[in-house]
Amino acid sequence: MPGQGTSEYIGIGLGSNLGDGKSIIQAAWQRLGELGLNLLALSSPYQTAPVSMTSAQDFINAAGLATTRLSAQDVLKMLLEVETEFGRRRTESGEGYQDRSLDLDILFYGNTVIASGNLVIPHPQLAQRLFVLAPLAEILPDWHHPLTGLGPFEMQQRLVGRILGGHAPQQRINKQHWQKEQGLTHSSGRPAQSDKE
Ligand code: PH2
Ligand code: MG
Ligand code: MG
Repeated sequence: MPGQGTSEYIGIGLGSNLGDGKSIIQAAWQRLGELGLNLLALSSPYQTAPVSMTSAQDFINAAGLATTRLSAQDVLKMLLEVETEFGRRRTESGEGYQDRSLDLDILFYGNTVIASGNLVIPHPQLAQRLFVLAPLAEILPDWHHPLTGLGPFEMQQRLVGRILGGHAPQQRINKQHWQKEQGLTHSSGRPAQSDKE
């Protein structure tokens, strides 16, 4: 029953590579708040090359932090509903990962470890993905993986080491901004000088 559990910190991975990813992710995050998650932080958006899939479409990825009294299974249900609301259609036929308007993944649920059929927490691929570790490091640098004890920066460092050593595939990632900067009147990017002074 909702509202019965203790409040837990949850990490959510957000991704989109179909449509206007930034708008979709911002709207989806707001929607999760409307549906009852207590939203604490949303990272910057990151433009990332598709990992473990072949696609011409780059992703926008971000990570969010919230608290909730819902169970992990109920959070999962909510995430799947919001994915559908934002146009995600899961096809039966496809093998491997498909392009998607919205992907919402539970990255962690407090310090809970879950390995049931439809739900594995913490997210099993978390340590292999810069597009998860970089935004997570931004919003929750002190988080520690309940099984390995590693934080997001340490996991990131190790993953980059594996990539540079040729033991993991390249992962292009570029930090972006939610909105274009306002109020810049010079092409240099500096604000206009005042006449006075
Ligand atoms: N999600 C996947 C598979 N590959 N690549 C990027 N860059 N971003 C994603 O969110 C992503 C992916 C499966 O969920
Ligand atoms: Mg995913
Ligand atoms: Mg998913």
